[in-house]
Amino acid sequence: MKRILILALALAMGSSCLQAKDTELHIIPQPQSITMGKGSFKVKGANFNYDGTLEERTVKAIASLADELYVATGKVSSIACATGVNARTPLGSLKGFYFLKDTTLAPEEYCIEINGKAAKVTASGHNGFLYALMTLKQMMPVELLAGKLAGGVSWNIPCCTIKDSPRFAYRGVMLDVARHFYTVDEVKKFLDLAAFYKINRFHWHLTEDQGWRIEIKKYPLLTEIGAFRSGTQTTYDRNTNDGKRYGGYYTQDQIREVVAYADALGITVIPEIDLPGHMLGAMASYPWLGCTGGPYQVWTRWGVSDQVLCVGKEKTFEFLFDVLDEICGLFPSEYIHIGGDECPKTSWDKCPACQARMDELGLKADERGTRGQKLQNYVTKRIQDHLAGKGRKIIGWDEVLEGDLAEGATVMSWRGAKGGKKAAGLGFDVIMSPNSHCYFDYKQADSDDYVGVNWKRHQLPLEKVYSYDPYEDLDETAQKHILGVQANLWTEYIRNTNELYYLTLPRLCAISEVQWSAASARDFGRFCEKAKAHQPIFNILGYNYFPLAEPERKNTK
Ligand code: TNX
Repeated sequence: MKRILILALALAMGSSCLQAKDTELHIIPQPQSITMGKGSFKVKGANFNYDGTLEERTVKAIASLADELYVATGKVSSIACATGVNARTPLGSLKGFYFLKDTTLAPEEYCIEINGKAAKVTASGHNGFLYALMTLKQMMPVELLAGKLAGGVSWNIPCCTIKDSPRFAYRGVMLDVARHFYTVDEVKKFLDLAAFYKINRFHWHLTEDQGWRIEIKKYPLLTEIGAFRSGTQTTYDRNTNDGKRYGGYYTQDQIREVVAYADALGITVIPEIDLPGHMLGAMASYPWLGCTGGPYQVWTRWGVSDQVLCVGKEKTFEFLFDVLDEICGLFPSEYIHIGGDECPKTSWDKCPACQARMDELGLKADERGTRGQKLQNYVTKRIQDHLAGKGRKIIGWDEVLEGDLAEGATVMSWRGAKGGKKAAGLGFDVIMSPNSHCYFDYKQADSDDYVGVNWKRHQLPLEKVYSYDPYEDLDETAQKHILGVQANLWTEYIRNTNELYYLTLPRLCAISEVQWSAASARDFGRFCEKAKAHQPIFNILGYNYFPLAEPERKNTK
């Protein structure tokens, strides 16, 4: 009904034709190869044809573009199974949009061929088709993306051939929903943006000193108590506190909803349960998890707490296994992130149970590490073994490498790239996420607003993100262990989505080229032109951003 009204309205206003210039393609991340043809394809209807063998979720994604074109052009859409054609059918004999399966292409590879009459897309699977759709959408008028073209509109897209596939298999972005909480709808909108730039992993940082954000059926207090704090630090001064109760969490149904939503976008969700440090949310809920027995409070300030899980007690492991079992039931991902960062060993040094555990294990300080670090290795290994029993692998922040890390773990390098280099040299798989280039909670430029981390030495301008070379200083053998690159959004100083996107954009565009595009295909000057052309997309879709060419900063206060 709504559609008919839009259509009637648009027809009454008369039809219009938008013109796209042939040479202006602003595709981010830069595709592997683009060959421009002559002329253009006039999009004036939605005649869509797809391979009968495509997955249902792929057909849905294709159908949604068909829908958008239908609304825009006002032409009756036909979306149907293609008969009598296949990936080998020459472009010249087609008319309309075709989505055909080509099993010879790599899992995320796709190809788009466009002439004056047809657009033919080939890929071997869901993600390939999705990426082709993202590329196609970036070739369409911006208004289309927001459903703001209605009835009787037509436009041209340039004839060309695009052959494309990613540089890295792991292309991630992390969101910390613990320091500040983001609702299911906000997380979905964040995922939409990630998918638009062909990012395929969402690392969901779900637990922290400042809040536990996921319902665990066996331990209801985690969300009754652990999901709420009594106040929040209000300035860069850690002793400030607004005194206002703050919190929130996701029910298991909501988690499943987000996982399914991400799956449709070709994104695997990797949950993080950060342990054995950053656990005050859990310890406030169940004080026996700590060395002193508490009481503990969900933290109201930022920083690193020296109160960590007591790993001398068996009960702590039972708790962790129970939690991770529920996590495995909710997240089908191959990897579970178990954190491991910033775990001071001071409480273990004073704890009789932890000391007894170290003695029983015969842990000795040596050049490889302290007794405390080795106790953390023991924790990592037990968790790793438990998860291996469920067919899962672990990812840990680079601290897990201190001491002796067991084979099979994947290291996420955050304290610069050195942890990643060391890990790759030792034969561990690595995800590069160095704070020097991938920490989007750092300010993009010098500013005095209260958004992002304030340390001058930690500014991260767009160009620096773009310049990142994950292979720097690595020999060929070590390079093979780099699974990919991830950007991180820690949210101590990001209080809402307005601030979130102000820090995310356009740096997410830059990191997407680091993740996706061949090093040789990257060019910062051209990238900036493209990123400028994407600003209207952010505007129309309602994503805040750090403006590129304007000398004045946007005030996000
Ligand atoms: C370090 S990166 C942390 C986070 C903070 C972040 C702030 C990492 C594994 N730990 O807990 O939020 O710095 O930039």
